[in-house]
Amino acid sequence: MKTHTDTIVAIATPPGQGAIGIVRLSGPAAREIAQGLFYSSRSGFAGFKPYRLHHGQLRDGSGGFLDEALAAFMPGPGSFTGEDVVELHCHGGGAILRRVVEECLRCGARLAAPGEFSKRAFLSGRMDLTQAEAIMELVGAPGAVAVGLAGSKLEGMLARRVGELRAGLEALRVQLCVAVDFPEDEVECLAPDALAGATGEVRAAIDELAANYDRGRCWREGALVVLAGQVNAGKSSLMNAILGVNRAIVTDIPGTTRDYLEESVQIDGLPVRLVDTAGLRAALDSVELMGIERSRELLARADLVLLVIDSELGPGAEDLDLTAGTDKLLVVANKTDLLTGEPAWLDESPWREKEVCRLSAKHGQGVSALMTAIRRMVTDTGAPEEGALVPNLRQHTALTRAAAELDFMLEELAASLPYDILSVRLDTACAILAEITGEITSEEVLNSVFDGFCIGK
Ligand SMILES: Nc1nc2c(ncn2[C@@H]2O[C@H](COP(=O)(O)OP(=O)(O)OP(=O)(O)O)[C@@H](O)[C@H]2O)c(=O)[nH]1
Ligand SMILES: [Mg+2]
Repeated sequence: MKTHTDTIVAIATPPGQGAIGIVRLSGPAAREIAQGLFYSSRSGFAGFKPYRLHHGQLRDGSGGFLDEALAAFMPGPGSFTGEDVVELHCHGGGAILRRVVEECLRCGARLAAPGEFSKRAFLSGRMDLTQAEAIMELVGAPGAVAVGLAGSKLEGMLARRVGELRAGLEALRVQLCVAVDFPEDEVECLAPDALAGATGEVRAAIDELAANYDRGRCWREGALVVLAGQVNAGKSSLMNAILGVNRAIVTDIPGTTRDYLEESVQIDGLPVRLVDTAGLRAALDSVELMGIERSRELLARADLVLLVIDSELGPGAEDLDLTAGTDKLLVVANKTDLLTGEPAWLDESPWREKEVCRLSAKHGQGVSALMTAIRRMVTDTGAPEEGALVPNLRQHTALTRAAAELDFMLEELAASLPYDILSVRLDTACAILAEITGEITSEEVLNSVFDGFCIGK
């Protein structure tokens, strides 16, 4: 546990206007600094009582009025950071909050670096690294499922699971050391087969946890759903119909959309990054060519491609090319209002066996069925179950490195290398797992985690 000698201050609420805005102080002088600014209207006010809201006025060094405020004092170690913390609940305006921070600085506080409150919470043992990261994930969660995933990490469930995996490896390591240290003794020692089996089990469990990273991505970052197809097929019209606003320009001139356009939308709780792209055709000029290249890049990264086809005209060569390039495809037969029956080309198309959404982007028929299909197709490809533990990128990278170390160990075991060499591999794998929770970690790792936070967190 680390004790800091300086006191940090920052605005803890987001920029902009609000009913309240909070300035937070943490460190040994937090109470004293706040007392220097705070004047209570209550008679007999003798400094902050812990965990109580105090009503009063904030005044600057020359006694000038700053704001009417509520103040709360939370003494360490039972506070968020583990240190003495004071929160000043002011009126939520940028200028007033900055003035209050300036006065705190004048009284001896230092401006907090990004994530510094959370970093102090971690360093004082109030939470492990996965819980600190979960705060950011919770704050940034785009939808209810992401909130649930971050919440289980904040509760410490990921740290517990990683701890179990590490304990499994440590138990093996102990048995290997016994074999190395007392080779002559008749102490019970793992046979190579049993060692391989037990290591393989932990290895599989690490894999299972790591696999949730990819599965959880669409909940965390939003699924990338790209509208593609020939010019004039109605991509921009469909974008507007899904968003419910006229965001993209729609005209009957082929090649209207030249650059891509991205908007966020929630489809039944699933956060979606919906992208309209330039229609695919032989480009008429270099600007259009650049637009089409961007379309192709997006298609390669998409979680789902909506291939929009004008039902009257049927698919073109570009549509067929595109189909060959991706398996994450949902075909949309648009402009069905112009037809009386089924589009004739469907029977001849490569998608006759596949799901095809028939709709009219212009009139809105079939659009909600398409949205249901998008939700289903994105989440069918293995979204994590409710309550699953989903590592973030840093945690995922560590899991992959630990798994690789176990793979090396299994190879060395198969090559009959001595147990002391194998135990070094187990040691390294354990140390990597300990990096996830921050039990073993470098200043560099800590900085890279907390630098990604915002100031005041
Ligand atoms: N009748 C009918 N017309 C539609 C429908 N959807 C789009 N259109 C018309 O088709 C034309 C092209 O629509 P856009 O949405 O601009 O097509 P786009 O695929 O974005 O075209 P580009 O940006 O040029 O690639 C416009 O005149 C739209 O009004 C539809 O469902 N029914
Ligand atoms: Mg368009």
